[in-house]
Amino acid sequence: MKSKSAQGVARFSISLPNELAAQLERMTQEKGYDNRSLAIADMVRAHLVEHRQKYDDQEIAGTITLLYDHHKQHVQAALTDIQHDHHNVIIATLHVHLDHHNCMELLAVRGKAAVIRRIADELIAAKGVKHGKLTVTSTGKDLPS
Ligand code: NI
Repeated sequence: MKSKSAQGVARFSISLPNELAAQLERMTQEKGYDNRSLAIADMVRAHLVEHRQKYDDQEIAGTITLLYDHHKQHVQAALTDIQHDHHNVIIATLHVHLDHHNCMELLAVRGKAAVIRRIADELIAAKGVKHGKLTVTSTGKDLPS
């Protein structure tokens, strides 16, 4: 009978310069991985996520972090307008009043990579936004564990 999971384990050996291997070993321990294979698998997944977001049609998930002063004229209204224009892609928001002036807004997004990049650019470039950052992850569908 065929196994329920299509995921087997591929074993292969790789050659690394001694010092690079030593630093990999050190990092594996410092980060708390049980073994090198787990650490390397995480690195591969991180690179896959990075690589795939370059394809415009790839479905991705992510967060957009925005920092702005809500006293600056129109910034809040402008950001809300942009968010309403893309309500199908922005799936959740969190607003934190950091102090009297500064607000931090976190937007969870899911959609085509090109669309998400465009929305992030538009929000980050909006007048009054002091800092913004798009962090991309996978939707998880095509990323093996
Ligand atoms: Ni606020």
